[in-house]
Amino acid sequence: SKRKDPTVENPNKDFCDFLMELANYEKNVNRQMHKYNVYRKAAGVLAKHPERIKSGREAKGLDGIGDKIGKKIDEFIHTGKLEKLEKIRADDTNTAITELTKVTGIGPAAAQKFVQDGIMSIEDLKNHTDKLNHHQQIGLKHYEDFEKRIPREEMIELQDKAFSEINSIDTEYTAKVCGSFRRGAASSGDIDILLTHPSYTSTSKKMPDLLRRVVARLEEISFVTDRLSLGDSKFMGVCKLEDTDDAKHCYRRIDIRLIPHDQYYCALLYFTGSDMFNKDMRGVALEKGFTLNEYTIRPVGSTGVPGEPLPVSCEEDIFDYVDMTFKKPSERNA
Ligand code: DCP
Ligand code: MG
Ligand code: MN
Repeated sequence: SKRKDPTVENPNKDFCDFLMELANYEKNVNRQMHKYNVYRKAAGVLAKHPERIKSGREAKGLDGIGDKIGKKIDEFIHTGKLEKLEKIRADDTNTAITELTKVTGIGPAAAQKFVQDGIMSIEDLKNHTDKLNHHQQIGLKHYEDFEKRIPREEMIELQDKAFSEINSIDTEYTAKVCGSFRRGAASSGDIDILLTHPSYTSTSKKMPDLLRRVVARLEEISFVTDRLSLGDSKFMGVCKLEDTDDAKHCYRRIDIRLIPHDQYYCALLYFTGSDMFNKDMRGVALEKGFTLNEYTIRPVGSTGVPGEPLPVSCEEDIFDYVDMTFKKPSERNA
């Protein structure tokens, strides 16, 4: 799917591309999430390697690259292609499923069902909108825009617009843009906003209005244009800057999550990502006897039962518990 920022030249880009194509095939067509993660991890490791890899054997010296991927790298070096990928690409069912899953709201299962009904492309979907749920219809409507990445400059404009509106409702809200933006990316796939309010904690009663008020206000000013889903604590939708004489803007995906005040830093860590960094850090946490998720970090006793959440008053605290050196958001891209 969409490539991340090529901030530095990647001498192994062609390897990364075929590994990501295999990764997405495993996820979308075979629903083999483990294989998806193995290929993605290998692509990530190669993307960070500063020199051109010259053989499968050399690649196998790197973390996360084993025999099978080493062999594929050799095949690619020697023949300029991969037999496995050529076969995958030659199968119309595979290419159709892969294309349909590019629409937000269409996962591997839905894509497979559409293909069984003979819907083989995004173009075909347009003749079957009755078969789409609301989320999928909006995804189809804005398909072209959602494929485009959001330049950092526009991310800042989106942030400023949203934050000034949020603070005009109630100055006690705190909002922060997380995701790839907080990691310093030159462009992002969507805008992820973490929202918190001192009156809402994990022990206070639910405050369904806190998020709904924000969404309603952002709709009033026509910043939010569509809802994909809205619960007490999670909003997924569409937003857009006002067009001006200088600029016509795209529709953009926006996620807003309302977080209990006392769980802010675990949520901040989680929503800053990257998702692979989170996976790795959760693994480290487990090795050190902690269970870490988007809400809390808890010790896991010998019985395997998690204890009470540990106190956390900054991101550094979480790194300290699991005995990792602190990584700035910009160092969390792997
Ligand atoms: N996240 C995660 N695991 C997932 C999905 C998300 O840990 N399966 C966390 C880490 C992500 C964050 O949520 O950084 C935001 O999710 P996004 O899908 O928006 O990913 P990014 O913001 O990192 O990238 P993009 O620029 O593509 O939006
Ligand atoms: Mg994002
Ligand atoms: Mn997101």
